[in-house]
Parts: sequence; C-alpha cells; structure tokens
Amino acid sequence: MLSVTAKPDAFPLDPGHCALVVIDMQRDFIEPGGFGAALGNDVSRLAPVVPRVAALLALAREQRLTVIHTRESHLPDLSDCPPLKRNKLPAGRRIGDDGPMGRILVRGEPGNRILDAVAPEPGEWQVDKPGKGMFHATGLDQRLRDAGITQLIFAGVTTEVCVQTSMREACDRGYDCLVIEDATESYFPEFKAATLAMIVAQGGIVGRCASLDALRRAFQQGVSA
Ligand code: C5J
Repeated sequence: MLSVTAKPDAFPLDPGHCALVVIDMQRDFIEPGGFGAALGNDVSRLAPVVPRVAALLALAREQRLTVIHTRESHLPDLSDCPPLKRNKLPAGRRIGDDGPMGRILVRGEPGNRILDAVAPEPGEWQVDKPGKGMFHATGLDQRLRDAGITQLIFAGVTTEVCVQTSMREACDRGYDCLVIEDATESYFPEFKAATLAMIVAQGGIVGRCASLDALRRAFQQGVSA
C-alpha cells in the first residue's frame, strides 16, 4: 500500500486495485464549436489542463494502473437523450444539431473524439456515457467489480459537473476516491475551487484531493504501510 499526501488526510493507494478515470477530455468541451461553446462557455479556459492530464496519464501508464476514459455522448437517434437536456438550448445549438465538428455531442462524430494529446491507448477502457455521471446507463460498476477495482483516481473536465457527479456516484457505490486537483478544470475557477472544497469537507465526504506531484511522490517513495 502506498500513501498519497492528500486533503483532508492521506489516501492509501493500492495500485493493483486502483484505476485512473479521465473524464470527458473530448473536443466537444475543449475546442471551439462544440457542446461547451454551445452552452456559452469560454472553452479556452480548459486548454491548460490538457498537458497536465497527459502527464497524469503517462504516470498511470508507467505504474500500470487500469486507465479509463469517458466521453459524454448520445446515440445518433438521441433515444438516450432526455428532451429536458436537449431542449435547454435554442435550435441550432442543441445536442444532435449540426456544428463545425459534426453533430453536437453525438457518439462517433468528430467533436466527440478525445483530444490526441490524451487519447486512449490500446487496452485502455473507453466508456460512452449519456449522463453527467459515469455509472448512469453504462454498466461500468459491474465491469469495475469484475476487474477487482476498489479505488478510483479522477481527472478531466469539468470539475463541478461530470467529474464531481461521477465521483459522487462512485462514493455511493463504495469506491475510495481521489481527485487530482491540477488535472481537472472548469470553465469557472470559482466552481472548481468550491467543488474541491466540498469534496474534502466534513472529513472527506465524497473523497480526497491531491496534487499530481503528491501522487508522483507516493509512487517514487514506494511501499510505506
Ligand atoms: C458538462 C461535463 N459540463 N463533461 N459536461 O456538461 O462536465
């Protein structure tokens, strides 16, 4: 067991039972013309997180952790997209409408692709999820249990939406959770700060929070307990 310096207390890391989950590092949220932009966000705010997620992925691969990539996406016929979600936006900017990167937030479209810098490698899990949380309508819980995964390290975008929702879902299912604070980002710095504060408050009510450096140090220091 390794020990990662974290808030509110150390995270006991068991590499053989731990997976890195990289949430929604897809063009839809990070490049102009996708779903993030359709929602009215300044997508350039997410660019700085890309090299940090790439560095985290490199570390996880070096340490042979299970790596999971998610994509928020809907089926081409939108049968998995609740009308409420689609109708939030005006026609022309809705999920399924044509945009500069193909149909917005639709599975298999160019905009739905994960950025090259953080793209999945062969053997890594890829999970298409119609919701904000990664357990809704994905079958992921059973797959994790079958693989003996009990701990999850989170990164990706956006901190307060899909990262936090997935982490809360995971916490309710009994997974020990850690979010890497410099490998997650939001369009809104204040929402990111509030989310990280909420996660670690009340004794770590949803999990723990650590820096990428702290995770790296834990692997360098090796067995500590
Ligand atoms: C959003 C996400 N923000 N991946 N999705 O709608 O956080």
